[in-house]
Amino acid sequence: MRKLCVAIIGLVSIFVCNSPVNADDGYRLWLRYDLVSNSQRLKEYRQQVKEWMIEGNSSTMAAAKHEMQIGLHGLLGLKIPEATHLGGSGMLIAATYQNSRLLSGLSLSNELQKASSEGFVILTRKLNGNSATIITANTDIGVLYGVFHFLRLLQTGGDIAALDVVSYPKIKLRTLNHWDNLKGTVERGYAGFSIWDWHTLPIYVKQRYTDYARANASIGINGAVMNNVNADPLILTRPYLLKAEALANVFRTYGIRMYVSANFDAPIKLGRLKSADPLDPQVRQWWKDKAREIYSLIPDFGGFLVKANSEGEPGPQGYGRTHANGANMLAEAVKPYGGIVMWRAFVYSYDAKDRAKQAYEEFTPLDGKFADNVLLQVKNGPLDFQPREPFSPLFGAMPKTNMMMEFQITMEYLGQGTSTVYLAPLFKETLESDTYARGKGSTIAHVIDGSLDGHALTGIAGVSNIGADQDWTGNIFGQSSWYAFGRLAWNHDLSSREIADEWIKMTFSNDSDVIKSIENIMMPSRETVVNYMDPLGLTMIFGYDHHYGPGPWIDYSPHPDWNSTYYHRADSLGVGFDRTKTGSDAVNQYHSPLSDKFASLTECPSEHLLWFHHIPWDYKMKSGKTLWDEICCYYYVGVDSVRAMQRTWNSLKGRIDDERWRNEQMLLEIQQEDAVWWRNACVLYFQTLSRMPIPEGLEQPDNTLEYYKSLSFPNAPGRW
Ligand code: BDP
Repeated sequence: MRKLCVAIIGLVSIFVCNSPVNADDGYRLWLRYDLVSNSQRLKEYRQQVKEWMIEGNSSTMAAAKHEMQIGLHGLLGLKIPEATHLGGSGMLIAATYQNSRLLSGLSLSNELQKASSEGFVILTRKLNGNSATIITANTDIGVLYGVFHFLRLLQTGGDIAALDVVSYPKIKLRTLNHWDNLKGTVERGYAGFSIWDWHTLPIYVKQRYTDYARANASIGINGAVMNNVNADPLILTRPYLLKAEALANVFRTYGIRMYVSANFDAPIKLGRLKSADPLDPQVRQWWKDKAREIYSLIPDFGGFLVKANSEGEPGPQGYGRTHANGANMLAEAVKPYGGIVMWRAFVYSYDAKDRAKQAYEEFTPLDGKFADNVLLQVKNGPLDFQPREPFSPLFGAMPKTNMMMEFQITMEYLGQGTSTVYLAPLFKETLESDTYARGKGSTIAHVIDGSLDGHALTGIAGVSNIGADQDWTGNIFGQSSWYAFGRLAWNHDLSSREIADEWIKMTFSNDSDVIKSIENIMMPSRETVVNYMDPLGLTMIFGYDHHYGPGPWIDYSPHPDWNSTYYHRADSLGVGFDRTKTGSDAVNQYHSPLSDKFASLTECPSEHLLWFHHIPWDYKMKSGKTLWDEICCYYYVGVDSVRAMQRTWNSLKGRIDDERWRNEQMLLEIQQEDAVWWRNACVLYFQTLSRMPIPEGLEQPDNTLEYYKSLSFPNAPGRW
């Protein structure tokens, strides 16, 4: 009887561990390490990894050991023994090459030179005459990255029989920007409150901080800016620095450097100085003293991120100085400790004739004037994280400046937490854009990886979508964009599909039907939101402040460029912003031949048409349709695509765990309603100007424009 019970318990536990319908709250992210489902592969892996061993005692090596232990155990379903000395075949060894006894006989200088300080090498080699898998690097963090890579191979069903991998990051600073406020809210955060519990730090150090750092290390992210760019100076006070120190102590093991957003007027607000003028010696001294204090607590502190003279934030212009004066003052303060400054190029002056031109006009005259430890952090588009923008013309226009990219992973303008949008295609579209700055092939990827203009200090930032929700991002698919950001920051040559494929296998399943279905949802998802929100180059037609739903009618802000009507310029004749010579001439900020292409009505890519041109409603498009009919068509196609996503997801019932399946099903229902809302509100609004009918055969809006205008969202998440 006892035997029978044990057998039943055994069967039940196998079922519970392996069943795709097992509940899953998403907390484990892509690091699930469930048993390899392909039995052939499982057999091979068990042959190839019979014992493992990690040399080294640092906390990073201890993290690598822990990862290997839980990874192998989960994936191979056995407790793979940890060896103390070289055994027979099927040995897995991970070590920092320079500190390793076991690997010293191997000549790996070429590979290790390529790997440089953060990369790694994974090889199948003979050791003592037996075949072994070797993970090595020049540094402990390189080994940890290698361990994650190796486990990813197992998670995704890769062949590990004859490995020959050398991998290294193309970009040096790979950071997340947390727009988290010290009171626990997250500006434009849609996954609950901040994960940083400043109130209980530094004594209460939550496990979640380690889990956060580990997840980032698994995709190569090596920096975190802790607080909102609209920065509370309090972060620079002693009590908060002590809290930050406790977090930095957690991050260090995982190769993550801490940065903070600095308020430019901190010397006045905290130091009681009369001014924050960057050329004032007292002010400079205040920052130097502050830097000394910070580094005494956090010796590997990364530096500052600054939003200056933008949306009411203070900055050097308030003292008659330039952005370069401001950035260089901070750079001087952190320089002795190896720190850097990330100075944002997101600027506003409310009287700009064309806000899309402003950053370029303000910053290009400063090229060559920034200190060598300053990076200019530029949003991907010239405006503000819209579902689609042409790339910012600043990329390629400042060859003497370290330029870094700022993407927004949190989806402020793409349906926020309730929408399913895989952002890799948006990131890739920007990275692959050719600026033509030094002729053909001058892609943005090459601007920011430093290869175009020979910069060694390179960076990329993603505004984080992480919050205290159990699944971290509020929507399981939000995890895919966090994952994709890290993978592309490491290697911008990876394709969106490759990354999606990895993520699906690690997050859901290795079943080819499931992979295909989820890819069919993810890959077109960004284009889908563009279609039902702002097709053909329309932009910034969001509801005032909440940025959640449509508001193309918004025209009441005292700042002209906070109004939707400023951007779409629709009138009875047509729609679109003329940015050619007859208009704002923003086309001229791009290099030839792109400037000519954008300026030409016939050559301009359709996805940017209304960004650069004001076009009559009855203009004949390439498709033969009038512009009006084409706009309608996009809005309707967008809604249809969301419904197709729903059908595909519904077909997965029972193929993945019920908890995540149900959550996503409900979120897609919200997205479907939102898409209809966007479509109806926009089509009805633009129709008041075009005075043309919605093409025959299309579903007619079931609410009036007045109804859509009356909706308000005072408590929409993420506003403050
Ligand atoms: C805008 C956001 C605002 C941010 C700003 C920024 O609405 O909350 O503070 O970007 O990037 O899109 O500084």
